[in-house]
Parts: sequence; structure tokens; C-alpha cells
Amino acid sequence: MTATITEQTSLTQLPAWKKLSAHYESIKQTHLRQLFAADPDRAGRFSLEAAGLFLDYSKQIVTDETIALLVALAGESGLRDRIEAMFVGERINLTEGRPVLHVALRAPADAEIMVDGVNVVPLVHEVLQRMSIFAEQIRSGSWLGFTGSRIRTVINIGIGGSDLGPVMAFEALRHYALRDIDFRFVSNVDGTDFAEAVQGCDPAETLFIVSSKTFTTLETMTNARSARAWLVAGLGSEAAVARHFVAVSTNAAEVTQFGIDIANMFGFWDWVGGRYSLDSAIGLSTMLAIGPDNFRALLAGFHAMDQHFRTAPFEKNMPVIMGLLSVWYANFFDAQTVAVLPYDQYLKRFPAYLQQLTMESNGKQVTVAGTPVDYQTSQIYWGEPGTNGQHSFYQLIHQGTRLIPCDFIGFCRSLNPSGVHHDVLTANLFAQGEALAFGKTAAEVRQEGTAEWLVPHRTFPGNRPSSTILADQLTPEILGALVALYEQSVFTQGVIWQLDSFDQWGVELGKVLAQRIVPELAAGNSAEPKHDGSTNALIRRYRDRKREGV
Ligand code: G6Q
Repeated sequence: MTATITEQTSLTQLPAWKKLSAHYESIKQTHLRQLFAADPDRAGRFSLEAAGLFLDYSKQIVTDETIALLVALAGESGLRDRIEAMFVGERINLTEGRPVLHVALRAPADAEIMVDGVNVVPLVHEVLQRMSIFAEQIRSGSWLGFTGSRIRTVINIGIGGSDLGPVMAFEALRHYALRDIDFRFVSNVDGTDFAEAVQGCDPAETLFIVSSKTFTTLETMTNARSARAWLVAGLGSEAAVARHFVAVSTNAAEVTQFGIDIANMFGFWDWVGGRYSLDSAIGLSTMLAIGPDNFRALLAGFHAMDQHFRTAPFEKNMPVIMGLLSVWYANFFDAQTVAVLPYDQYLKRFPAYLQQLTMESNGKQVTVAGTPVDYQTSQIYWGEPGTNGQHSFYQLIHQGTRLIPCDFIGFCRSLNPSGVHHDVLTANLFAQGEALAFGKTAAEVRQEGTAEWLVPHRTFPGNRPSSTILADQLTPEILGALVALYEQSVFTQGVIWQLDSFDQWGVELGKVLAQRIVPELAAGNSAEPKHDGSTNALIRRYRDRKREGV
């Protein structure tokens, strides 16, 4: 099935949008203190449960009317049809002419999702099965390296979607990982990244996973070639490559060309976008770390959230509500950023992962039909794990001049229970949401006996919105549900903003220009560069200084 590009009614002309604009005018002076005072039950009403996650969004600046209007906006934007179009494999990535089927990667074995007349679900499970066999061989030590040693270090080489998901998932699920294998990740073309990744590694015990959908990405191929040279130098034979390199890719020809046996390649498909590929074979390093059963549990968590997204009414649909709240703040409150604040050390790479998911998907300036938008699209996502952020940038969130909606993420049970740690951590999480919402008035500050000149400094305006996502414990299932929650929230935003959330043309120009500049920096090239005055001067300076350092 092929979707076609049709001009939609401009977002700002939709009846629900106009009503939201008027509604914003009536609510913008209302403080969360007033909303809670007038509506003591709002915490019960503005909360949802799905796939093991609990979402409290009562500290958002919304009323029943706000939610009703946002849900109406989703309806007028055709969200229900767009969701179905994704799930049945329509080519909703219009600018690249592809279906968008990461949902197929976590569908149960008996599901049927057709692409060009072929049910892709059995293909997905076939690869999962091959990955599982390989994972067991590495984990049990039955896969031997070229010299007969077992594998002790696994290094994933990839970038962007072929790196951020694997790194985030490995860190998030480290508690479940086999501890006698060391997992490392190389992404940056900066030689330092590779040099540090192989520090102290024994080539005889090292396995490289070259993860690249296209197998042509400059950074990844540069690192993969350095890895091959390092291995061959260490083991003294080209033949060692077969026991120490596997590939994850859609491009069998390039994998063969590189010298990796197709028997050691794990495939996926062009309908899996890079930033949505964590649960394809790109997750091989994750599976090696946590084992096939835990990896399948992760997929089950994704699937549970997918099912909820596909079937729940919008007003009870967690990803839809989260996506609509982003639209509410981006477009009506003009909020520029969203802070994602996980109160769990294992989620330390989650904000970085989300940055690609959100900003590469919805950082667009034209609609899918190519029309320039006249409204803001994706916010800037950022964050750090709590409580560290509290001792640095939270100041601005509490008392700065900008409105920064926050997503707090926490767990009721720690994976590493130890004394009071977890209660202290969680108390901080809850305290931050409370402080942001309700603040501290000047009168309250005065009542504490604060000197008058200090009162303005010690006053907290409050009315700073946040959501809290709470789960029992960070398990593979819960991580899957959490990632799918954000994926589908991003989808919801993209539909409202009328974007193609699955292309990334914005990364092309820099890549092309870099390819042009590479030979201009090469030793011995003294030809006059042909760029703008600034770039030419930088190139000349770099060449001169590089020569002087030799
Ligand atoms: C993600 C993007 C991008 C991609 C990388 C790596 O959605 O497509 O981040 O994942 O450029 O691409 P390869 O996997 O092809 O090396």
C-alpha cells in the first residue's frame, strides 16, 4: 500500500487549534496552586496506567477542557488513521517511500504484517532466532576466537541510530548483563574513541560488531577498518577476521566486500529507521549482554505499549497524551525545551538517546507536503539523571525566566537496594515536582523570618509543569515500554505537526561538505580551498598548524 502526499488543512486553521488558542488565553494566568485547590481529585483524573508504567500528569497546566480540546485536535489531525497506517505497513515515510515498521520488530510470532505481499513477522523471528543462537555461543564461551580463546570483550561499532540505542539499552539493563564479558562502544570518527575502546583489550578475546544499516557510513567504516587493522596486526592473520567480526546491516554486498562472511551477518530491513532500530539486529550487543530471554522480554514491553497506543481511546492513551502535552507547551506556551530527568543511574544515557529520537524525528520546518510550517515543531530535549542535575541546572528550571516542562522518571524498587539510598532518591524526585508546581510565595518566605531584601531571591514562582512516570522496577519489559512510550509520543507529535517524522534530510548537507573537505586537509594538499572566507581560513590554518606539529 502506498500513501500519497495530500495537502492537509493547515494545522492553525483546524477548529480545535483555534479553540485551543482561545482556551490558552483563558488559562495562561491560572496557577497550578489554583488548579489543585479547586480540583482536589485532579491527581486521580490526570493519571494513566499502561504496560507497567504509571503516568501522573496532574502537575501539567491543563484542565478537563484542555485535554478535551487536545484530544479533539488529535481527531481532526487524523491521528487514528495515521496510527493504523503505520501498523499495517503503509509507506508513511513519504519522502523516502518506505513503510515504518519498527512495531513489526516486537510483534508476536503469530502476527501478520504485510510489506509488498510478504508477511515480515516470520522474517523478524528468524533473525531473532539466529541472534539468540549466536548470543548463547558467545555467552557460554563455545564461540572461540582465531587462537582458540573465548570472547571476553565485545565492541559495537556504529553511530547515530546504530549506536545510541545499543549504548542506552546496555547501560539501562547493565544489572541484567553477563559480567564476565566487557561491553564497549565506538561511534565517533575521532580516533580517540577507537583508541580508548581497545585500550587493554586482547585481540584474541575481542569481538567486533559492525552495526550499520547502510554499511557505507563514513564514521563507522573508518572505525571498522581501524578495528580490522588492529585485529590483524594483533593476531598476525587476515583469516582471524572471520572469528572476530560480525555485521549487522541491510547491505549484504558491502558486508561481503568488507570481508565479513555473510554467515556472520544479521540482517534487517529498509522499513526500520536507524533511530527506531534498537529492537532489530542492531540490538545484538544488548542481546549478547542480557541474554535472549531478557531481550525477548524487552520486546514484549515494547509490544505491550504498542498495543495500548493502537487501541486505547485518546483520552486514556499514554503516548497520545504525552505527545499532545508537548504540542500544548511548544505551540501555545512557546516552551523551547523539555527536560527529561530519570531518577535512576542506569538510565544515564536515556536523555541522549531521546535527543535523537525526538529531534531527528520532528525537527522539521516543512510539512510532509513540503509546505513551510507557521508554528513551532520539536522542542529541544535534554537532561541528566537525578539527583545530579539538582546541583547544577535545576536552578534555571525553578527560578529562571523560561518555562521548561519536565518529565521525571522513577522506580518504586531499586535494583540495588542499600540502606536509605532509594528513599532519599525518590524523595528528591517527588520534591522536585512539588517544588516546581507549587513554588514558595513571598509571604511564605517572609513568614520564615527572611530579611526583606532576600525575599525576592528566595521566592519560587511555581506553576512549572511536570509529569512523573513511575514504574515498579527497571526491568527489560519496563525499558521496552518506556522507549515505546516516547517513540509513539513522537509519532503523535509528528502527526499533529503534519511532518514526516521518519526521514532526516537535515543531516545530509554536512556529510556532503565533509567529504569535500577531507581531501583538502590531506597532507601535501596546498591548493587554495574554494569555500567561503571563514571556512577557507580555517582550512588554511589547520593545514599550517598541522604541518608545524609534524
Ligand atoms: C537515524 C539516522 C542515523 C543513522 C546513522 C547510522 O534514524 O538514520 O542516525 O542511524 O547515520 O547509519 P548506518 O546505520 O547506515 O551506519
